[in-house]
Amino acid sequence: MDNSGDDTGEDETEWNNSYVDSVPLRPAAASVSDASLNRTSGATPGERVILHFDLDCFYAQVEMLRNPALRDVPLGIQQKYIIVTCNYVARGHGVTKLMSVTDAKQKCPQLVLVKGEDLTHYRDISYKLTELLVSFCPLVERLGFDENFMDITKMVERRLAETPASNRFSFKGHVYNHISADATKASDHPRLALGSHVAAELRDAIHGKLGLTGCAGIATSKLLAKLVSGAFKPNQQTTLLPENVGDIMGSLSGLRQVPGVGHQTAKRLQALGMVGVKDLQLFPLNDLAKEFGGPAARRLRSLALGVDDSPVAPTGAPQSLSDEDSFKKMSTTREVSEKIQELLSSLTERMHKDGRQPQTLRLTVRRYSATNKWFGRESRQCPIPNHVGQKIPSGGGDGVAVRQLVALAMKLFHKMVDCSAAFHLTLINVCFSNLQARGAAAGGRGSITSFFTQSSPPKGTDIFSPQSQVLQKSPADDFMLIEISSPVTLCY
Ligand code: DGT
Ligand code: MG
Repeated sequence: MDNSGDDTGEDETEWNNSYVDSVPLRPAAASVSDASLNRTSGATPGERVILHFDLDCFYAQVEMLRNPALRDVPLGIQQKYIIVTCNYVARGHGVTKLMSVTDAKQKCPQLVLVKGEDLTHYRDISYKLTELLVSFCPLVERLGFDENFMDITKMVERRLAETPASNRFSFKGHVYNHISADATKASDHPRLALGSHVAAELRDAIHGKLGLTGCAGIATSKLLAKLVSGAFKPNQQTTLLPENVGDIMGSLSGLRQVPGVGHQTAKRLQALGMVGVKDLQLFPLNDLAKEFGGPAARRLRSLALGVDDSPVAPTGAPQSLSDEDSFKKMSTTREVSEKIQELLSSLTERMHKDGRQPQTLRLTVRRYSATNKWFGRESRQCPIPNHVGQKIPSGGGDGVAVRQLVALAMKLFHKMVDCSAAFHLTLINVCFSNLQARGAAAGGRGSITSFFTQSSPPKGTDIFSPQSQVLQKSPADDFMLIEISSPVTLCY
C-alpha cells in the first residue's frame, strides 16, 4: 500500500518529526507555577534535565538493518518522486532529505533506492525505541516516528545524591559553543553533566538492543533539548548550558526554526513584519497579543527567548488510528470505494493488533482545484454500529467488518462529494477514533498501561499526546503543516 501520504490523524503523529512535532505548548501564563510540573519531574524548570533523541536517517537505518548490504552504499528512501531520507553515505555525495529522485540521481548516479511507502517496519521500530526508553524512565514523550523527549531529572537527582561531592564531574559528548567538553566546568552544571552521561548510556542501549544510532540533546527544557540535539550529526550528543541559550536562539535562521512555530504561525508573524527570531523577541507584546491572544503571544515570545516550561507529557496509547493515501487524481466512485477498502483493510488489521474497539469512523477527502492547488481537507464522521465495531478487535470477521465499514464510509463520501458532477480528489484518509478498551478492563490489551509493556509493541498504534494537533507532511505537500487550532498552533 502506498502510505506516503502518511498516516496522520487529528491526534496522531507518524513520521512527522521536527514539525510533526505535534505537541501543543502550554501557555506561558499557566506554565511556570502550574502543578503539572510536579506531575512530571517535580523540579523547577531551570533544574530539569530533559533529553531529546532523534535517530539518524531513520527510514534508511531501518532498511539497512533489514538488509546490511545497504550499509555501505549510498541509499535513498523513496516515496513517490521524493527521497524522504537517505543514509549518511548518500549525504556525503550531496543527496539531501526531500530531494526529488531526479535530482538525487543526478547528484549520485550510484544511489540505491528503496521504496519507503509502507510504514510498517518504521512504525514497529519506532515503538520498540519508545518502549526501550520507557523501560529506563517513565517520562517519555514521543514526537513523530524517530524523536522522543525524556525528563530524566529524577534519575539525575538520584545519581547526584550518590556521587561524592569530591568527584570531578565531566560532560559526555559535545557542549554547545564550547570547543572542548573537557575544558567546560562541569561542576557548575552537575545536573546537565550527569544528564550527558545518562544520554550516552541510553544511546549505547539503543545501539546495543536495537542496532540504531541517533543524536541526543541535553538541556533544561524540551525546546532547548530539541534545538541542540542536531548540533553534531550523526550519532553524537550535545549539551546546552544555560549561559548559551542566547547563542543558540540567535543562531536560528528564521522563525520556522523555532520549535513550536508552525507554518501558519510563521506566516502570521511575517505578516506582522517579523523575519527573524530577534524580531519576535523584540516585537511589542501588546501587538502580538492583538493577533494571537494573550497566552499564545506570551508563549511565542517565551519560545523566541528560549524559554519553555512545558512538561514532558508521557505518551499514552493513541486516541485514534488513521491511514491515508495521496494521489494525483481520483475521479470515479469505483476508485474511491476501492481505495477506501484498501485503507480500511490495513487500518482494521492495525486496530485488531491494538485490541480496542473504535466507536467513530471519519472519512476525509482533499479536492483538487485549479485555483488553489491543494484545497483544504473536508471530513465527515459517524458512529460505528456496535455489531460492526465489535468485530474489529477480534479480527474483522473474515472481511465482513471491512465491507460494512466501506459501506459506512461511502455514505460519508456521498455526503461530501456530489458524484453526479465531475470531481477530482487528491487524498483520502480514513480514521478510527474514540477507541475503547473492550470490557474497559484496566490493563487489557490496548490499554494505556499495557501499551508499552507488551513484548512486541502493537504495530501501527500511534502514540500521541491526546491534545495534539493535526499535522501533516507528505511528499506532495512537504512541510505543509495543518494548523487547526486557532488562534495559534504551537508545535514541536
Ligand atoms: P536525520 O535525523 O537528519 O539523521 O534524518 P532522518 O531521516 O531521521 O530525518 P528526520 O528525523 O527529520 O525524520 C525521520 C523520518 O521521517 C525520516 O527517516 C523519513 C520521515 N520523514 C521526514 N521528513 C519527511 C517528509 O517531509 N515527508 C515524508 N513522507 N517523510 C518524512
Ligand atoms: Mg531523525
